[in-house]
Amino acid sequence: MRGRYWESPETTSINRLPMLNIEHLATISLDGTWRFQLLDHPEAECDRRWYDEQVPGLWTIRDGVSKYNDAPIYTNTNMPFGTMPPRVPEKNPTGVYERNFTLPKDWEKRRVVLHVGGFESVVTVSINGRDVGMGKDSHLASEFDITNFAKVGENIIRLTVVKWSDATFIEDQDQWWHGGLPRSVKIFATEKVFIERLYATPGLKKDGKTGTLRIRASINSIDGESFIGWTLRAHVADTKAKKVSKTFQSAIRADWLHKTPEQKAVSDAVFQGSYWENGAPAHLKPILAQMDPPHPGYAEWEIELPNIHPWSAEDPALYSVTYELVDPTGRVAELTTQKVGFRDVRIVGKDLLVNGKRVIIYGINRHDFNKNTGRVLTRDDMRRDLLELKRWNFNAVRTSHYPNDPAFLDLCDELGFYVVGEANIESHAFQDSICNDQKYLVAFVDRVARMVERDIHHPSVIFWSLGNESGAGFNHYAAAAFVRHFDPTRPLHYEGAIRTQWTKGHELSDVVCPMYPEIRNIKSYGLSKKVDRPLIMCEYSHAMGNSNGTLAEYWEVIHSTPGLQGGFIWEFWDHGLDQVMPDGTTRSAYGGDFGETIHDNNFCCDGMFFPDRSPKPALNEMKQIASPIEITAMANGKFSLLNRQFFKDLSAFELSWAIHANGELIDKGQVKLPRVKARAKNTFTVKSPALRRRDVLGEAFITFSLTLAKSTPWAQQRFEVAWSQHQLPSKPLPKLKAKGSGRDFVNSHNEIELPQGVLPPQLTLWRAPTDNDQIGHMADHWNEWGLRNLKRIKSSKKDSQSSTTLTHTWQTGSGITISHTQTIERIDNGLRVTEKVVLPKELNDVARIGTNFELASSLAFSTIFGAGPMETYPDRKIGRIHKWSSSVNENYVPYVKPQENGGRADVRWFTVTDSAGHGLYIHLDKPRQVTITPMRSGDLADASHHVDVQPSGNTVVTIDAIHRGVGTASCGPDTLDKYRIKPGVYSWQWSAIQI
Ligand code: IPT
Repeated sequence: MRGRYWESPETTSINRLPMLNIEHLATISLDGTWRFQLLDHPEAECDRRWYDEQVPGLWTIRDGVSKYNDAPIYTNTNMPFGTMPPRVPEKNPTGVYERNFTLPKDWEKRRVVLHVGGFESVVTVSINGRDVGMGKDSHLASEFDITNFAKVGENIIRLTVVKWSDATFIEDQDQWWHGGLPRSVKIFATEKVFIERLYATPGLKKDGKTGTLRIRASINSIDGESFIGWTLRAHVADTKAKKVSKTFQSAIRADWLHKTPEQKAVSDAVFQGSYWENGAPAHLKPILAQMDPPHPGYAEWEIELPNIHPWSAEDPALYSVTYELVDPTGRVAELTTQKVGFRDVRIVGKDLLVNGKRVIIYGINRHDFNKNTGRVLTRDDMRRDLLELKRWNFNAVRTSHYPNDPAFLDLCDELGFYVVGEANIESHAFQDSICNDQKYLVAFVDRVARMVERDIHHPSVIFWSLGNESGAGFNHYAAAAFVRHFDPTRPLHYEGAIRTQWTKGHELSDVVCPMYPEIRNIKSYGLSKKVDRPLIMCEYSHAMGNSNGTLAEYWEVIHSTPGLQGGFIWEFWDHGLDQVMPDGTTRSAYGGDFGETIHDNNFCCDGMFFPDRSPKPALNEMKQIASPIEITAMANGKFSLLNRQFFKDLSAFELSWAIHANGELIDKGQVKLPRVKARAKNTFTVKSPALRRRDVLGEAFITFSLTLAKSTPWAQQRFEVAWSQHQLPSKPLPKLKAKGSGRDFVNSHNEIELPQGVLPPQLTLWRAPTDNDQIGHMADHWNEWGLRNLKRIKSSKKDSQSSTTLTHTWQTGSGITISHTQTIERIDNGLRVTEKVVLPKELNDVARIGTNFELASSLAFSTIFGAGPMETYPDRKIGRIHKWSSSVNENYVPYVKPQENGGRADVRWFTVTDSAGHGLYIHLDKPRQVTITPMRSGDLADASHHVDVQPSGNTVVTIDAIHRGVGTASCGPDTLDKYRIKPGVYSWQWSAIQI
């Protein structure tokens, strides 16, 4: 390809066909092994050794390292190089992919098209040595007519993929930079008369049962082939039509064919050269012929289908539309099927309505990611992502920040997700200039328009997004104008429009979709009289490391404030790439790990799921927040039950209950679920004598479990969808009686000696900084103060008949002193320790105040009676209070970059034992944060990757009087004031008994 096309933003493509997203009958996949070489420049001679590469595939990825010396680079907002747009570095990795392919004999008289599913960031095509065309936009397919380039029999295709281009500046998303062909390549054949454009737009009438479908289609031909007499037929059927009776099938069957605007009668869509050919009134014809020259091959239908089942994320009913392109003899030349669902999306005042209901968006942002292949995904990968989201009660996905593989939206349609379909535009490093640079005008419109054209038939898409973090400029206005007129059925979403002011930017966004706002700000928005659009956060609750603090507080406000309708958590994945190290171990790599000099560290590891898709503990929180039910305790065993779903009753579920006291099961049963319509309430009664027994010892709870009555595509029958726990009246456990001074537990260094203790109880004010602590600068203060290395500079002992008191003075690394006492009493089989600390005013906002000690590693099992089952923290502790048992190793949460982890909130007591159950039982004066792990905080803080953490060799226990919330300060607000630790006096008590 001639010219510096890779630095020419106006040239978004050469010879590319219109966007068409349909399956073709005659298709040959070109996926598989290609010859490959990597050059240093797009115009360099192709004179290097050919290697074998897989397509789809990325040359930057190969068993964790690129063998071509062009490894992945991770940057967030920064460009990976310093040139100004549209110029890119001269050294510009360029992958040349080549292979042979065979055109079958029966394709001789047909039109042949090449489909390249994705390329990063520019592709040029040549066939048999002749240039065919060029395409940009890494995340949408480019198709080229190769009829006149390929011949029957053997051919050679070459795809040249240039890594850096003018397009790179508008693909500056927060993810790894790769090079290659991440999606499939194929060729297909059509007749010389073919479907060129096809846009089916589904809708739903106010009655909630009449589906509408607007179809716009264009037929075209090559080689001057006439398409007079050709017909396009479409047929709509319930996807389950095969299973249901014929009558039903015909009731919804709509063999509608061409309809003129005036005439609603059904007739064949015969393409006789003009849309008006059949229908325009005679007296208009001559005028129209002059004013509105025929648009050959174009047809538009607007049809209504009575008695359909509407589509929603809760109830994703799909219909198939089969299109047949029929030649004048009646032969079907092309046959293709699309799935559609009928639903209505609109914004009315402060409400986003889906089928007339003010649904709530429990959403997540998702990037295309795979820890081994980078961004090369199978349909199965995508399906597994979505099934996982279903299991955690998410109902929405923003395809941050580009169109995903078409299969992804098919799956969202099928499984039921609301989708923000986002265009591949992010000019983050130049966010306020490129949007007002005409050079990029065509690219902006092209990217948005082609996405809408590709995905318009998907019921799951409820918003079109103009892209991410690219300012707001006239290039956006042009793109928005196209969408508003081409698809008036969906609202627009664009954060850049409202970035500076939530009351502005109506031209570009029909929703206020801020990033990482403070809870109080969204609340005041909702309550303000000035606002006229719903607020749905496009990103919030940054899930980097041990994070997502205050999620519950966000949702308290969202659920109770008009105008607030949810948001999309940032993000699905930790983008840690598997990297095989020289010693054979595999680590999860992040920015800088491949030797990049410009990078953004582990900021790409900020998902609710680890790189292997295993869930992080914070997901528990979201699952419960998005629960389909809400149970409230009334009197005498009566409970009220709210169905929080918007469309369905509760017949898909079963509800059981169990009463536990001090973690022991006392009674259990099944609730006969009353009929509760969507958004309605009803009551039910639990009849159990245990509800009224006040003699049971230890705290008692009734816990409801909502499970699936039948298996679904995402979970088996009896899968737990939600739970609800309520405390019951009960008697506290008897207080352990003091039996005199605990002096026997104190050694000559004025330290407490615990049975099986390895390191004595010490004061701790520090935790291994979380990503939020680091990026939010809390950890900087802790470093300045020297909290990590508390030194005991003085201690004394005072003995009395009833107790022994140790008085310590601790000093931080920077010399701040802290006074601390430990009063020890003897109890049966153990000791009781009452501690007191005065936190001086200089130490405002420490990580924790607690007691840290180490036990023999043989005590390798723990049971807590507290909030679990997974890790919980003070501002992220929607757990069930139960007895949760695990091995000490299992308590460790392998955050990609090691940090504070494994804590449990609201612990009343816990045990640490060996495999025979012997060890310590520790009872706390009130519910407190407890951590039992094999790692010391220092071990965690010193390691850069999970695989590098060295366990201490002991069982490390920390009992916190108070522990700081985790917040989301790595990108967004810190935890709320109430979860911070202020100077003052703190006391706590714990009793350790040998068992
Ligand atoms: C913002 C981006 O939209 C997203 O891509 C990601 O970078 C996220 O937040 C943080 O991980 S960028 C931020 C500077 C607001």
